[in-house]
Amino acid sequence: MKRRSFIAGSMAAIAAPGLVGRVRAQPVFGGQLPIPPLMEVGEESGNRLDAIEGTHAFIEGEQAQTLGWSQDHLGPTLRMRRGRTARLTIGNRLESEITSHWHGLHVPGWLDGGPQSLIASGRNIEQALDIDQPAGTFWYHSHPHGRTGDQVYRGLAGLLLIEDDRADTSVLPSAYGVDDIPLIIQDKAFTRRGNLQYDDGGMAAMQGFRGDRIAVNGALEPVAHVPQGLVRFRLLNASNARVYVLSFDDGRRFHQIASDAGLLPAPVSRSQLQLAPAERAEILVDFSNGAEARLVSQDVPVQMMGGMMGGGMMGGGSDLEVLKVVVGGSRPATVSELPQEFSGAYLPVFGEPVRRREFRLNMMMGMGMMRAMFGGRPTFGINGQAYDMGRIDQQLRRGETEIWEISADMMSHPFHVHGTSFQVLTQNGISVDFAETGMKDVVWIENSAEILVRFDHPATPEAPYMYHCHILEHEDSGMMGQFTVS
Ligand SMILES: [Cu+2]
Repeated sequence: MKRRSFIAGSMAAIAAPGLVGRVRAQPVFGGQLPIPPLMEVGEESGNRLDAIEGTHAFIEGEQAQTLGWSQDHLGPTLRMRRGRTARLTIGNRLESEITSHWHGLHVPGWLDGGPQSLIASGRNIEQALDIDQPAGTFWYHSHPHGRTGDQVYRGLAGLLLIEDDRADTSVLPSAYGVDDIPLIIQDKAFTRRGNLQYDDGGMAAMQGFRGDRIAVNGALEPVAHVPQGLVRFRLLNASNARVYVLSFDDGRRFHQIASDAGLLPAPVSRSQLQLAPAERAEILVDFSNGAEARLVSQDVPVQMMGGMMGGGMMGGGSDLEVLKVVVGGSRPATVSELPQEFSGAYLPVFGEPVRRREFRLNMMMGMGMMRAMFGGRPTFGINGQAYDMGRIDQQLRRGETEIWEISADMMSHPFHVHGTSFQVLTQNGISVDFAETGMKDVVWIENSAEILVRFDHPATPEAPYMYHCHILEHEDSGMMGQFTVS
């Protein structure tokens, strides 16, 4: 038997249905969708975020031990404006170290909050982020090496919105929490007593940890009340490993208006939308007929490489309930007509590429796979090397455009690059239409992809930028590299 098929067979044997990601057949829609409080972050001082421990009742009458930013679970939505400096203090009231990573923001390495920028227990750091990039939906989360999965899963994550005069917000729903609604989607698993369950060894490390319940803004399968008209949802997949393919149960179409890094050139009509971990999308949904709808997701199985797993899939089941949307908000909708195009769209502007780099996301790393089969933590890597905080993997020049070719081992991986936004050129050898994808900072690697990338800010060896798989258990097990920009 060849080594590859032996390992694939062994993975299949320990991936029997029921171990990971099994979905309840009949979830009951819970309470009202919570809306994270909005924090305007500008040049004035006084804004702060503290990582704290809390308790949170996902399940009525049961308390889960959670983490949050200045609240029991998750954090406030930070709103920043292009052309301004965003000042805030980050405090760590936990016993373990954290970082504050600004996912998608174009800031220098020393402000990026990567694994080198640890905030020790009891300490504060001051941040001044010069915001200069188009409007969009971003997020922030802790990023210490080896513990990102655990901390994000328990709640050290929040949304970050950038506003920009050039983005034509007047034609888009923009009343926060009314017709412009944030949806932080995470899957959770619970113990019998309602506490959060988490595992980053063995099978969970290989497939990525997946829960069987869907939390939106920290509430399980909640209900959102929306005005009768066009409603904008800002979707963030803040799950550790789960991929969603979202659609409405009544089959209604909707328009995607933004992806990871900002507005698309024009709305794209869709009936479903795939969101891999860390990806964002903004959609406009028409509720003018007053009918309620359920946002559901396919229970996307872990996608193994074609042929290796027979059907190429494992796991999977019936649809997951995400959110029920009921028409009848307390305020009227502000927008009734779909815009035809966006003046504030984030268009790609790149020079001629001067270099090509290749990145192979590896799961086959010596004895690592064997360790995982016995419940331990595997070792993953990129280009044959597991992440090492003391090693700089790539050195880039500021302002130079490059083509990065990323390919995947064994299963599909969401590849994230810090410090910039990029254009996806090809996926699996097929060219990608920019109008459909827009500017990105996460790209889904089934087999391979090519991206066009450039960095306009510096990153030194003391605080380099990261590239990594955003399946957090893969990242924590070494599927990450780091680079400088000078
Ligand atoms: Cu991965």
